[in-house]
Amino acid sequence: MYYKKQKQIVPLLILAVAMMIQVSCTKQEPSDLSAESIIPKPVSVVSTGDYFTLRSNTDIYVMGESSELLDIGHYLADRLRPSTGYSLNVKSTSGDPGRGSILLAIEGSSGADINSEGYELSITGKQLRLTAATHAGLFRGVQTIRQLLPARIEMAERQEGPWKIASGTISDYPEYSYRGAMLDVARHFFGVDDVRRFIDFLAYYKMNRLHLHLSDDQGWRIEIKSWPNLTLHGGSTEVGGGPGGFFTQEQYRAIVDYAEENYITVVPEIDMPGHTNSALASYAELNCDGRATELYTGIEVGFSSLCIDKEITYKFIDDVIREISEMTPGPYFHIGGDESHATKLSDYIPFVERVQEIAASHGKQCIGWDEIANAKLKPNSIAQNWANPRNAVKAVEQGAKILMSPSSKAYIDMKYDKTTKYGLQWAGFVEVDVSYNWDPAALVPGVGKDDIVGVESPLWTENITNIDEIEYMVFPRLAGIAEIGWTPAESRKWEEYRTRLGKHGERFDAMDINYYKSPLVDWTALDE
Ligand code: IFG
Repeated sequence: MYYKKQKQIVPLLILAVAMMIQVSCTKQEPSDLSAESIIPKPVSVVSTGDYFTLRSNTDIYVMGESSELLDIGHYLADRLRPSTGYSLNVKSTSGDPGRGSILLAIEGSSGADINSEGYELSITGKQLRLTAATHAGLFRGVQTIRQLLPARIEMAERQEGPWKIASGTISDYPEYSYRGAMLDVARHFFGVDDVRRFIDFLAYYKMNRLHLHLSDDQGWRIEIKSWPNLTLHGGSTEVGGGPGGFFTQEQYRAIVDYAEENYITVVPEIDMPGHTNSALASYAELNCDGRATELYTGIEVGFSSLCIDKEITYKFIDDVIREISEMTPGPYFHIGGDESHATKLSDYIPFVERVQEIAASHGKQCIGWDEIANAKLKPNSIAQNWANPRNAVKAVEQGAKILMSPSSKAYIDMKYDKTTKYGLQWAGFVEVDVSYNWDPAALVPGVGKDDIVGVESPLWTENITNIDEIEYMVFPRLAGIAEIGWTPAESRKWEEYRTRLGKHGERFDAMDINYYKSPLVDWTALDE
């Protein structure tokens, strides 16, 4: 009997212990760092079951006096202040600032490659400590801190706390060095504020490259002082006949500076020899027949070409590349090279070879769409795979590197499905799973991981006309492309990712992002 009775007691004891654990757990939530929904997924996360609490007296300390380090401290404070209402003073320190502080410090091998973007985040009940060998690494780690706080941290107005972060250690670093997106400001023009918001999106997902498609048949978008008509005339319209527009050199510098503050490198593209009607309409002498073309507001491609045989063409290119390169600190100049159907291949090849030399004379490394692989590539040129895998193989055979932007996976101007109001569909529908479920190193036979610098998702804007439409096409697919660039393929599984992505719905809400609520994802909303 006793035994039986004892048997009855045992379940009660288990129930009582379980309830105590449950109570202590709910009191201690969040307590599982490894259950957080960080995107891109970090390399290693170890949870210690406690939590750090951001309080009104929390200050952000940086180790040492470096102004760059203080700037990163201010960046973090600026993003946490509006929703918490805390003062979050940013201070230099020479020692451990003690309990309740956030500490940013440059640590680790000083010989770290300047491109290294790794970081370590150590969270205890007493302190949140972020360290990295480079400032870029610290900046990437700051994005993880943002994602570890409740989604309402991203709200612009004051929110109720508590502001708790699960404790543990995160060690993290990217798989690829080039992780970016392209914004086509030529088909439709987008001003500096829209580009800054686009940069904010890239920064939040640890991307580090912004490719700006600055010229095309429909518009020239960057002021060139030695050829002023390019923008005065060539920048005066856009697809559909709208007013178009352009960046003055001062505005372009503002974009470059803002990107740099986000540890993002701007990649300027002047597409040539095709996609050049806006230049051909602006200067008669650039045309083989000496007659300027009409401005173009349609969406056909492949009908324009600079005049390969005229020397003035190369003076024009030299002036353009010189002026843009002087304003662009990054190492790259994108020379376009796609869809040059109006240029004979026998002309295209020497043209590309000569333009590479012009870019090199201005200290720039060339990127071009994959057709450039038909020419002799300079050793440090990069071919951007978008349509023809045979070109990627040709580039690799020449020893060039590949930037992966497969149109059927990474083109975020592609409709999600037949109901999508914006975008195109020539490369097929690209739902959220299609844009996530691919491995850059396994896509093109003959193009392996070591041949690939990274990934980039282009947003072409033939029928994208404002920031809301940009956001709808970019989100949620950008998050997945960022993860493909950051997280090893063997750690990526759609079924696991889609759950994490669903938790970012409330973050998109908090950032007031007009995102596509794909039916493939269970989205959490902010008010839940
Ligand atoms: N291909 C063209 C783009 C744009 C795109 C729209 C490349 C490299 C189709 N070239 O993609 O100019 O029209 O999806």
